[in-house]
Amino acid sequence: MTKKHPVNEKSKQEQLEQFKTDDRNQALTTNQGLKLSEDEFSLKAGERGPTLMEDFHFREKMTHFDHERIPERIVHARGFAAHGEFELYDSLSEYTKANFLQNPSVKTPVFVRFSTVAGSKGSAETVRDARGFATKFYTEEGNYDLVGNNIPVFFIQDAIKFPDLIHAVKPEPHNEMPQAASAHDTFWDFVANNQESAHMVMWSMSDRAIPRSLRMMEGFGVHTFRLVNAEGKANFVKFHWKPVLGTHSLVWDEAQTISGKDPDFHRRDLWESIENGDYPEYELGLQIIAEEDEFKFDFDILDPTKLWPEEDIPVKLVGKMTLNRNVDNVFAETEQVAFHPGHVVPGIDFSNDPLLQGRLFSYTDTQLIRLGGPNFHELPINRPVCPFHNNQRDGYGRQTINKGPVSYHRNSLAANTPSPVPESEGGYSHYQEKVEGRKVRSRSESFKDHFSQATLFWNSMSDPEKEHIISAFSFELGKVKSKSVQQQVVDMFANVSTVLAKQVAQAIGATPPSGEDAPVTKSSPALSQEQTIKKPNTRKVAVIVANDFSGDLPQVLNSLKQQGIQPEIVSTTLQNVKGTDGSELEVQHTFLTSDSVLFDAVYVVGSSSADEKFRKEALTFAQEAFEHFKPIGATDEGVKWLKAAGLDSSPGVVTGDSTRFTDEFIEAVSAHRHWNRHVI
Ligand code: HDE
Repeated sequence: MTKKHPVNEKSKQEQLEQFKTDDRNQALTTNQGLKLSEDEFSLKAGERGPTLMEDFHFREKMTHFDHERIPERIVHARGFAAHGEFELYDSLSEYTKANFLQNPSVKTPVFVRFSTVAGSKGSAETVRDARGFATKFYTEEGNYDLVGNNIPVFFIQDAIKFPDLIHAVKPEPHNEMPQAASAHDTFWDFVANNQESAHMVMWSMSDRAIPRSLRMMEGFGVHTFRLVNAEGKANFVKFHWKPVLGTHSLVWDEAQTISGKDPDFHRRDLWESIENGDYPEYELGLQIIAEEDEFKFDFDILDPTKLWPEEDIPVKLVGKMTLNRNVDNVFAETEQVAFHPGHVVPGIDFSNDPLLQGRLFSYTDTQLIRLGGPNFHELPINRPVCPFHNNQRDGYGRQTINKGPVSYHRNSLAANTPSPVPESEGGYSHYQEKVEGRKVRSRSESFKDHFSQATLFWNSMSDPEKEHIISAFSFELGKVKSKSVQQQVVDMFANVSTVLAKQVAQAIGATPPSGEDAPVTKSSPALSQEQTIKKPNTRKVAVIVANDFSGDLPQVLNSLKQQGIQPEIVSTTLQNVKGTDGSELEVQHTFLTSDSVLFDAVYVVGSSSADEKFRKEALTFAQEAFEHFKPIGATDEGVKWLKAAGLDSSPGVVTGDSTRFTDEFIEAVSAHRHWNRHVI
């Protein structure tokens, strides 16, 4: 008898509810339910005597505490997550039979964990690094995990090199420095001696590696996967997430300052946006290549160091993901979630990308040590929303109470159940790709071009983006002690651009390459952030205000809010500030608790009664924002202050009366940064 899996009616949220507990207003008990009369003093032989072995309450409490930590992820340890839902625009039945990609009226619950790669669990969030972008879709056919990054290519072509790459980028083992940074000898030694890394290194040295917000970065599945439809027809696919707010970055100096001022910058931004109802949104995009076109390109589509230029293979937007609920408990959800590229559903299949093939082993293996055994799928956050049944049994932390004597297949005592489901009834069946070949340890010839797409990336950058890349290389290599490694890297990147290599060589005292770059034959505008979506929504503006501000201010602030901008008042103390017309504004930050780097823009209002100290503090904010190319606004006394400091009449600096000011300032904020400003 064949049984179809019944779909569980419970939503993921309802499913999680049954595991939640609210300890408020409850009696304090041991884990065995024994009510406790005291919780501050251990059991002693006499008030000043030794603690007794008999104190089961002390031992239970302390033992649990001693075991509170689990090993952090070997990579992507620093992460933050949120719940949400995915909605499809139109049925994708032409390409895939995946149930959650058929019906636009179905909302699929998702859980997304963002992360940095190299740093430890407590490291700062605005470091230069790739960002993980892992999505778990709780579909009615089981969990589907799209475990991607915010960079579309990877450093290496074969999974067997992953331990080497990670050993090289992690803190050096003899002194465990530097934390969460690639600016050190072993990373760059790896790069120079593994030249397949060239393309991803270009991305890592670009603004992509210092995103302004997790809400403002793209996501990529990186590998080539397969979509398979109900007729069994397959197409190759690459997955993209496109942020609705556009792709925006910090500048390096700012990113480093934020690391100290607010190491939680990205999680705070995500958390607050969701709490405020400004739900982060990303559109799902697909690039599709027909199986018969596999060899039509000047790169191998199985090579994970190559992207598919969007101008050649357009990204079709097929649905939208909205993150609308923060977690209740970071450990239970964010820390215990277990992603795996091998968690697929019927209609989604793999390619032979050797990096992907290796990942299909690694993720379950790592959960066994990290989550302490083979039952991590039973943790509330990892449970599918559909039922699951098989003959697996026992193991650490088993929660399921399987009934009956039968735990084997094939059997007659339980009518041969649980039983496999035929493909026609939803059973997963692997795509029957024809495979032939000799057993070899080697790299395909078609994987050997390491520089064409690295050059394509460079050629597609705007001038400010190129400057940032040159500075990033100069910073990173400037921290490398080995002259030999520095020189090897300069020589390697001369294969990408001699302009780049010469400037970096100049900055770090290496020998510059000779020769000139070949004329540019191809660029891909989609790779530059210059053309991205520019909106004022959710941009944070520091509004610097003192007592006796002019009466127009509340109206200006309302106009900004109507455009989705978030003005926050900064002043000397947290006392309300009062306007000349008697109006009052609540102060959110002081000069002591905040800094311009924590905002997208600065608006200096001041007032005529503000003292010299206030004026100086306001100008420090404005000056720093100016150097980070941020929009600056000024009205009232603020205009005089900016003029006196020479900060006016530069691109992105808006000063004036309130009617004209509001529109111009909103426009300046939407632009994100003003690169054509002369900063010394
Ligand atoms: Fe991962 N990766 N990875 N990776 N990866 C892990 O799994 C691994 C790679 C990615 O928020 C680990 O559960 C190998 C590419 C993300 O929980 C581990 C290789 C991409 C996350 C692992 C890669 C990723 C991980 C560590 C080379 C982008 C965080 C903890 C073959 C497409 C998921 C864990 C989360 C995590 C192995 C390369 C993305 C050790 C062997 C390429 C987003 O299993």
